[in-house]
Formats: sequence, structure tokens, C-alpha cells
Amino acid sequence: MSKLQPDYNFKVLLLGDAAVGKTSLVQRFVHDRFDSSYLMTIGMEPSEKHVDLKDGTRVALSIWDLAGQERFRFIRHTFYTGAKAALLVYDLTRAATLKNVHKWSKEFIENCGKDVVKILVGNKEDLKDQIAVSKKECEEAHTKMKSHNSFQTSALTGAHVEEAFSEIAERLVEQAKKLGA
Ligand SMILES: Nc1nc2c(ncn2[C@@H]2O[C@H](COP(=O)(O)OP(=O)(O)OP(=O)(O)O)[C@@H](O)[C@H]2O)c(=O)[nH]1
Ligand SMILES: [Mg+2]
Repeated sequence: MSKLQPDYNFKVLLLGDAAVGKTSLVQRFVHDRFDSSYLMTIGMEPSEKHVDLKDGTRVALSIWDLAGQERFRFIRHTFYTGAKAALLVYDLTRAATLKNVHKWSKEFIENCGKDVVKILVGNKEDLKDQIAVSKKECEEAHTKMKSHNSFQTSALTGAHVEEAFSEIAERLVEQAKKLGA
């Protein structure tokens, strides 16, 4: 019989530059759909989805999809409160967005502390002939920002989207169990 009540509830942020595909990743993960037009997020867009881990643990993720546009910088800190994890997203076709991921990571830690789960996500991997960052650069960024894991995703095809969110749920449960022990 499946449990209805989640065992855990966590707040997860989507962080990264404008138009890297944060909203698209959430749309793919939560509703299994994709929109090719760009509608910038204004402030923040909340969603919720339950994830069942392999061992049957049920995790509710409150997903806070933050606006990446510079103009929302001043209201952003209000959305950080209580977040324990983030997907730090960059666009594989725009090298500058990978550089900026470090700024996002810094802002995340400043607001939420060091004991947070960080998953690095290079999105738009379907645009094979436009990829502008090497595997080595991705790995270096992963090491430099000490992210727990990294993925290359496509919100368009769905590649590795579930994996990235499941990883965050797994890591959060692991951390919660450790802290509770
Ligand atoms: N080909 C391709 N296009 C994508 C992918 N993900 C997002 N896009 C497109 O990239 C554009 C920006 O996507 P959004 O999800 O709105 O970007 P965002 O990061 O939420 O942007 P802000 O809300 O401004 O911070 C849209 O036109 C999407 O359709 C992907 O995996 N592949
Ligand atoms: Mg958005």
C-alpha cells in the first residue's frame, strides 16, 4: 500500500542565470511538458512534487524556481530562507553561465549556510552542435564549487532531469538522517 504522507519535506531552489532553463527543468520534472518560448520568471515560481526513493522513503520537494534576470537581484534573498538544497543551473551553450554559477553558489551559501546540498546542472545538452563548454571545464566547476554531484540535462528531451531531482532528494534524506543521529 502506498503512503500518502511524505516522510520528509524539503525546500529546493533553482538557481542560475536568466534563460538557462530553470523553469523548463521544473516544468519537465513536475508536469512532463516543455515550452520552447521564453517567458522570464518574475520573482519566483513555486511548485511541489513528491519523490519516492528506492527504499520507499517518500520525499516532498517544495521547489522554488527563482528569477535569474539581474533586475530581480534585490528581492531574491527573501526566497532563500529555509532552503537546504539547490540545483545550480548553467546553459551548456553559453560559457558565461558556467562562470556565473560560482556567484550563484556563493550567494546560496551566504544566505543558507555551508551545510547545503548543491547539484550542478548543465542544461540544453540536446543542442549538441552548440555546446560551448568542455567536459573538463564542467568537471573543474564541479570540483571548485564542491557540488555533491553534476548532471548534463535537457528539459526538451527530459534527459537526466529525474535523476538530478532524485539525487537532491537522496542527499537531503541522507543529511537529515545524519543530523538526526
Ligand atoms: N533546446 C533546449 N532549449 C531549452 C532547454 N531548456 C530550456 N530551453 C529554452 O530556453 C529558454 C529559457 O528557458 P527558461 O526555462 O524560461 O529559463 P529560466 O532559467 O527559467 O529563465 P529566467 O526565468 O529568466 O531566470 C526557453 O526558450 C526554453 O524553451 C533545453 O534543455 N533544450
Ligand atoms: Mg524561469
